[in-house]
Amino acid sequence: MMRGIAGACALGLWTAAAQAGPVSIGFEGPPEGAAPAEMAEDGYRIVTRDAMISGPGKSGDGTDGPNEIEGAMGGRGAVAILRGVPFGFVSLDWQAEGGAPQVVAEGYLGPDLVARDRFVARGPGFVTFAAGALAGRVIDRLILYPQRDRRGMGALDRVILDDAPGHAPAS
Ligand SMILES: [Ca+2]
Repeated sequence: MMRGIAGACALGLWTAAAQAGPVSIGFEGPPEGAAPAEMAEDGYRIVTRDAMISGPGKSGDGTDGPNEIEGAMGGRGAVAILRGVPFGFVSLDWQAEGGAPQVVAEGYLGPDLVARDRFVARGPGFVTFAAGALAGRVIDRLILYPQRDRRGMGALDRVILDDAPGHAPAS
């Protein structure tokens, strides 16, 4: 019985990991406050460092559900999104809550940096920034560095990812 349950769980995880097609990462689920060190959404792993979930009780006005993710104030916030099957970065939504903050997006394939994009928000209200240097590139890890310090405070939501050509997960 235990073996059967474990097998079903493993199958469930595999099904999640094999989800195909474009997805929108919305950072919904965890409560407001310090972001979990690791979470999962739409078949992707999300690993965070010095990141905060902000809900509608605070500044949360996200574009994929009300929650958004931010760097911890004055920290070196990072949000890594990973999948075993390579994928592509399409766009992200980023807004300024103070100053003109930047979010840096680095795409890696294995140990190699494939390309880096940098987006600057200049006012309140989320703006969708489409991938630039990373457009059409094949990656298996996207690392986002959302600025939040006294020079600029930003919030991030609705990270759109898609399967990389020739790398669609088996269904
Ligand atoms: Ca959200």
